[in-house]
This record gives sequence, C-alpha cells and structure tokens, in this order.
Amino acid sequence: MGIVNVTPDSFSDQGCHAVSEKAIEYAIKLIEDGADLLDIGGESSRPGSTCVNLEEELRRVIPVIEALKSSTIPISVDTTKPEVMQASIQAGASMINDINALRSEGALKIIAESGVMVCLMHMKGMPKTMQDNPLYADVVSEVKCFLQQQIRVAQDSGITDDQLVIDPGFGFGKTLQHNLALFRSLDQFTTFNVPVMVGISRKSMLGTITGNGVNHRTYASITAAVLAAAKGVKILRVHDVKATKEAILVFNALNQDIK
Ligand code: 7PM
Repeated sequence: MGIVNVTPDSFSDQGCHAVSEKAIEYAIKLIEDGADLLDIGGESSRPGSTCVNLEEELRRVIPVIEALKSSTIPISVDTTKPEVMQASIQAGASMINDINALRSEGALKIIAESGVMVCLMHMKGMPKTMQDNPLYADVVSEVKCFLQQQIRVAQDSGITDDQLVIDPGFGFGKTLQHNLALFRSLDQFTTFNVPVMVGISRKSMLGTITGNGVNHRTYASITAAVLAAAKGVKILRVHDVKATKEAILVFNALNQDIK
C-alpha cells in the first residue's frame, strides 16, 4: 500500500488546487513503482497534529480518488470522518483506512451498507496528545483486546469478515518499548483470521534504532517490512513502494510463498 498524502505540508508552496494535482501525479508514480493499493489521506494524523475541517479534507481527497478510480489498483482513503468515508466511496474508493477504528458516529453503518474494505487501527488517545506519556499494563494484550472488540462491533453492525483488516497502529499512543513489544508479537495478530496491515515506514522507532532522520530511513523501513511479512503481515503501508516491492518479491520467492 503506497502512501499518498494530500496535504500542503507534503507538497509545500502550493495553492489548494495544486495540492490535489501533485498528489495525482505522485499516485501515478507509485502505481508505476508497483503499488498494489494506494492510501489517499487529506488529514495529517501525525503526533501533535490538529484536525482538518470537513470541507477542506473533501476538497483535497475527492479529486484524487476521481482521477484514480479507473486505474488498475484499488484506492483506500485514510480518514476518520463519516462524511469523507461516504463521499470517498461514492467517488470510487474501495477501502477506508480509519485510524479511529470506526468509533466515529455513523461510520459503522457506512461501511456495512457500502460493503467496502476497512482497516481497523489501534490508537490510544487522540493524535494531538497521544504521545504524552502513553501507559499500558501489557501493550500486546491491550491492543489485541481492542482490535478483537472492534472486530466484534463491526460484525454486529453487519460488516462481514472479508471486509476487515486490522492494524496495531505503530506510533499511535506508543513509546519505542511499546512499538518493539508489538512488533515482536506481530504473529499473534494473525490469529483473528482477518488480514493484518502495518505502517512502520520511516517512523520514529526506526529513527531511534538507526539514529537517522526521517528522510534517511529507507533501508530500515525495508528491513522492518520484510520482517513484518515474515510474521504474516499481508498489507504494508509504505512510502518507498519500489524498494519495498522488490524486497517482498525476493522474500516471497526465496520463502517459496509466491502468490
Ligand atoms: C507523521 C507521523 C506523519 C506519522 C504521518 C504519520 C498509519 C496510518 C499513519 C499506520 C494505518 C505515517 C503516519 N500511520 N494508518 N496512518 N496504520 N492504518 O507514517 O500505521 O504515515 S500516519
């Protein structure tokens, strides 16, 4: 899954129309690089960030979905807002990546009625404050318990198992030690019988391990992606599509697990 941020901080010095245009160009490049799925996001969920208003998020995201809907690969939209989910699905999106795991009022119904895929991600707290001293008694069991509970909530709303993907949410209300514990236990998340997705690409845990800044974390990201795949993770949310794709092709071939 290639990451396409439709945010002015990703495409600086642009006007609001140009932001979507640049994102479309970038998305096409990621498809050429071998992405199997794209994640389009108009609201930055980085730690410490504040919300984008609804109109602005729609203005950013919808033109990108419309431009890409006739492409060869499915489009996911990274949003927590039910209105954006609904409009995105109408515009041709086939998956919603919700860092809030469908806890917004009305979100469950939209996914149940549309039949699109959804990623349920674990996040402790809200983006603005989630990295202020997150605490867990046992991070692995707490995250597993939350995802199990959200799977059940989704099922009870009429969402079918084949629509679901789960994600432990690396960096979302987690310290380095929490992230490491979760990564080492990733194999446990495959027992829910829904595909597991992870986003570790360029994240601060890799910066802490390597000492590298955010633009120098490609090798670290590839290594983590391959190890996640070895632990049974099916969807890798990444910035470096070409490098990750190549690494996974080699991993699958050498692991005799070619699909
Ligand atoms: C700054 C810090 C900017 C972190 C952006 C981020 C995930 C996600 C993100 C994830 C799922 C990033 C994150 N991370 N959705 N959205 N899983 N499902 O690295 O790990 O892109 S935002």
